[in-house]
Amino acid sequence: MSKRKAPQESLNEGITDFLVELANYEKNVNRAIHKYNAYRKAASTIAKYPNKIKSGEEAKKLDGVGAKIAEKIDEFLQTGKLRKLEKIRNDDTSSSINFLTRVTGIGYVASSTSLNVVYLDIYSKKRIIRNQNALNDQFIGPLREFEKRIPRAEMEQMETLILGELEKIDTDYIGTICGSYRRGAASSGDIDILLTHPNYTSQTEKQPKLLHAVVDHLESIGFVTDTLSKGDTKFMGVCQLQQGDEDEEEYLHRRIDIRLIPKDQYYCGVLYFTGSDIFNKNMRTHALEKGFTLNEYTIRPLGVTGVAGEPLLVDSERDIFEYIHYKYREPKDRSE
Ligand code: DCP
Ligand code: MG
Ligand code: MN
Repeated sequence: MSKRKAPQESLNEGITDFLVELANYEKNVNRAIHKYNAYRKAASTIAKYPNKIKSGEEAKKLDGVGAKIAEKIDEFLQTGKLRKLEKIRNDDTSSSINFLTRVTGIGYVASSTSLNVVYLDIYSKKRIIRNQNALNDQFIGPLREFEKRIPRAEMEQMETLILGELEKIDTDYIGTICGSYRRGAASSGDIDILLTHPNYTSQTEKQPKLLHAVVDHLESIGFVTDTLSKGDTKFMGVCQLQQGDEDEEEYLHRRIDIRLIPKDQYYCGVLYFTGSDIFNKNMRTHALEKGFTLNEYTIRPLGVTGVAGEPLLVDSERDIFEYIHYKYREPKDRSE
């Protein structure tokens, strides 16, 4: 949060705060994207409104504020709170899901084995209600592990293990642990693996098998313990190193993401997922100044009309720096 807030932004902060909270609830708990968008829109119009709102009636004149939101604004202005929100905050299911969303980046856990977590699927509310009793400490406890940072020494061990196993499946795999680890961080929040294979490019068909073979193998050796989501190109899950011997303390469960990327887009991906996000933003801005558009997939020249051309050939991170005349920076120097 910025401390130097524009004055008009804080004028109706109480209202915009509760609208954003309701928006997140609709998105994460109910998967109601339209309601989410409606609350977001109202919050954003109200944030720009230069006067302190005194009634729902006044707010209703603004774009995106309808009768129902106006009613909530009245309730909030008169009582200082919102019954609906109080109820949501007190509800175990929604607070658990909000918590889950925060730690996993997604709003539900599709299946679980070793975490002793019940099958929880927020697409079907029935199931949640049936399993409400399970949404307690036993459920949340193991997930708390994800809030703990991963020491670099453990990241190194996991890198060795993962790259070694890749080699066993198919020596042609190329894998890179990106994220803060690649930037040399002393600890990391999660493990971000980028995977490619020379047989897979943006010109060939999708090859989900290349990803699934790796996930299945890592599961078979007991390293991947849970799946949060598994698609054709992206796996999100949980992993855990096995303790060396009985006397050693058990390793914690860690969040792991594996992305399968076409070979021709691999280095744009590696660059992007190495970050930092600030560095990425600065590099993209520089690229634009030089007449290129850069994203996690490709770098493309911009024509005079601003239309992006065909992706340029990229065979290393350095290639990307060179195209835009940006001095090469080692991952450890990419904090901004
Ligand atoms: N990234 C980005 N913009 C975002 C999110 C991510 O550019 N909004 C890129 C840069 C990040 C990388 O993806 O470095 C990986 O995302 P993480 O959230 O895992 O961030 P880090 O690995 O850098 O940090 P942490 O150690 O907390 O995982
Ligand atoms: Mg990371
Ligand atoms: Mn990540």
